[in-house]
Amino acid sequence: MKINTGIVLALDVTDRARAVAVVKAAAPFVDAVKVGYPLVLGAGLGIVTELSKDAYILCDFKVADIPNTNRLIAAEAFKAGAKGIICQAFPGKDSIAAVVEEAKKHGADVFVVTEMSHPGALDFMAKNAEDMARLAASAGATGIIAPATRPERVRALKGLVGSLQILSPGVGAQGGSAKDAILAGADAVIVGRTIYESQEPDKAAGKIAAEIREARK
Ligand code: 3DU
Repeated sequence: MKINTGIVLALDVTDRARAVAVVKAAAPFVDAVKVGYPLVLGAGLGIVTELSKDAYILCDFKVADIPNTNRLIAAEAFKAGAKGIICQAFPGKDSIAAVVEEAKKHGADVFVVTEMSHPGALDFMAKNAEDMARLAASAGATGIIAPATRPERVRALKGLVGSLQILSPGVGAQGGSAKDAILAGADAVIVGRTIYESQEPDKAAGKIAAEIREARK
């Protein structure tokens, strides 16, 4: 993924028209638009195709199945126009590798979830996050997803994945800060509600972009 502003917009709205309007407003400030189940279930997979005409679409399907099923899911996402996909690490290396193999056919990126940003991630995921990050690197992923709500964990995981890209969710609504995530080593932050729930999504995105520019100095 080409990183410029350092913002991935999490487009968790369920209505097509609203989705298009938010993307239009925030477009100058975002490197990619993350489309997950809320929007695809609300508006259909066609929204990926529609938005992919003007934006890099990262499908957040948190793919977590056996290799063959993972491959089938990834193929549909890429055929629809996605340029990247998010998968889970816990099903193991062969499951991640199946997604990576499919992505290569389409020149697309694969991001692997390590430790999630919500409190419940401490129940199971945090204990295995280092292993999951190593697995992502060895399976040939483009990058990992690591929590902006715990910047110290972003820093620790970065030390394990070297040049892999790190995308960090949890900024704003979940309490994390873009500045802290970037300073900890994230390449970009994933932001949803702070942008799409704002009356002025362009201003909200612009403010975060400015914060990231400042943190990078
Ligand atoms: O909290 P926000 O509204 O800024 O949305 C964050 C997005 O990132 C949302 O789509 C969620 O599903 C996703 N995400 C996490 O929040 C945490 C993770 O560890 C992985 C993905």
